[in-house]
Amino acid sequence: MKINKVLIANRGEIARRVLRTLHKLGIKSVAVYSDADRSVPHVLEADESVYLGGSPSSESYLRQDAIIEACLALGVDAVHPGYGFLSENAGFARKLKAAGITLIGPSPESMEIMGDKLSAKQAVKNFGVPLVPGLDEAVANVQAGKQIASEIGYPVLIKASAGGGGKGMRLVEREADFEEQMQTAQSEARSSFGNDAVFIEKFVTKPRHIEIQVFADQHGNAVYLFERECSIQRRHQKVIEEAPSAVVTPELRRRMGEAAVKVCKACDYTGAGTVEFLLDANLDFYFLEMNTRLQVEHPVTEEITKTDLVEWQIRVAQGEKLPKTQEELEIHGHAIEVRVYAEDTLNGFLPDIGTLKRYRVPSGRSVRVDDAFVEGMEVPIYYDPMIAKLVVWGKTREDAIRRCLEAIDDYQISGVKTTLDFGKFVLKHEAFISGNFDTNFVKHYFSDPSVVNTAMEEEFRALTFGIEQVWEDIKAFRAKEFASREISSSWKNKLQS
Ligand code: MV4
Repeated sequence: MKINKVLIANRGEIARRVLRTLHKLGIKSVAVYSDADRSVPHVLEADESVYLGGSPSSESYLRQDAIIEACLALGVDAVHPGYGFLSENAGFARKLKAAGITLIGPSPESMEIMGDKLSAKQAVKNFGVPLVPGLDEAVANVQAGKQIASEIGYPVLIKASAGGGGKGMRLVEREADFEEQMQTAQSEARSSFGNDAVFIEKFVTKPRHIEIQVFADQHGNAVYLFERECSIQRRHQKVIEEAPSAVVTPELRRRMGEAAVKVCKACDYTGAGTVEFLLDANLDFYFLEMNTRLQVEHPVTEEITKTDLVEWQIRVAQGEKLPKTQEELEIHGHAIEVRVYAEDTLNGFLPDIGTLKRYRVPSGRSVRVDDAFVEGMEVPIYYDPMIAKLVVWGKTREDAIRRCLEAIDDYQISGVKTTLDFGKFVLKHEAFISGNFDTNFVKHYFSDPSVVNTAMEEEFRALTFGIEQVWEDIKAFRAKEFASREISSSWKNKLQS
């Protein structure tokens, strides 16, 4: 079952990340690419490459049949899907299986169970995994929904079963708003997912987002590789992740880890997975959903556990046992990841595309940059605007924060606006430093007077620049007038004398 050749069905930094491990393990690599990605690092670094088509993902990275054809033509044993694109597509997983190609990921059945939030809840509830108070069935109609909501108690959240990552979610604060919100949630779900099933949960007001990295092999073993704290998000886009969490105690870590392993058992999971929990102000935790892929933020886990999770994925896909037992896993120090996006922080985080006129990454023993750019390259408009992940390790959390701030200062990017300064703002914020924050951090503090002031100062300067010009003109005009008056008065004086 040895894997000799892997096709990476992805692009950008994650394609390069997978390539690094393939090279290390001596496995042959095949890259795929679109028009926008001709001669980018992930293509140049692979042993072979296959052109898929036009720049839009639908014409390239999402073309299942073209990818499978390439695998068959080049004698590929296994496909690594990365994250996004086809990584959680059960249909693609089935097609690969039918073609005799290994997917480096879980079974199509596990993907299907976890892809639907209601079936995920139903699967885990008999395994003793704590769920948010609410229902694990689709709401039949408004009347039934109101009944359930009043039993749970307002505020409640209406969620789309086919949703995830915040899509199709509606907050209802009181019964009077229920009907309208349920109808909105259903029509959003219908148009986004072609499935209007919704369910109701008690709204957890100030939750932290804590996720557990899990791994399972084909021999019935499953372990947890501790937590990642991902509460610093903006509109469901993660900004900063860290491991371990500043508030998770060893005892809570063990309970959450064991619950996450139960989630693996509940869906007969294999490979790398992430179990998402909400952690409330009382440190009670509730299962939210499971992501059946390697996550963007996996490097912070690698840094604190001294593991290579892509290597683990390949070993498990080859049928090997997990490289480590639960007892052999331990946490070393602290790691922080700052996502660097080509976005304009002061302008609603709008994507800021353009050419990287200058691009120099920070270096140092505890600094890792996962990226796929070189100076002079353009940030394409077709894909996610993430430029890089800056990952920093430290002996302690304070140490990691300090080193991370230094690394941000050493990062040189010009040509596009980036979220690096925003990362700095978070890392210097008292609430972040103290660990006293939740998923409302960005919403709550990014309108903080100090930030607004920096943003406003810029605008004010732009404005006052114009005003100053006018003011200079007025002063010049008055000075002239004054002078002429003086002159005239001096003339008068002269005349008088
Ligand atoms: C919640 C919640 C509060 N109460 N569920 C957002 C994305 C999706 N994975 C679930 N989400 C939430 N579910 C209950 N019952 C608050 C959120 C939520 C959130 C969760 C994790 C990280 C950031 C978030 C931002 C807003 C809302």
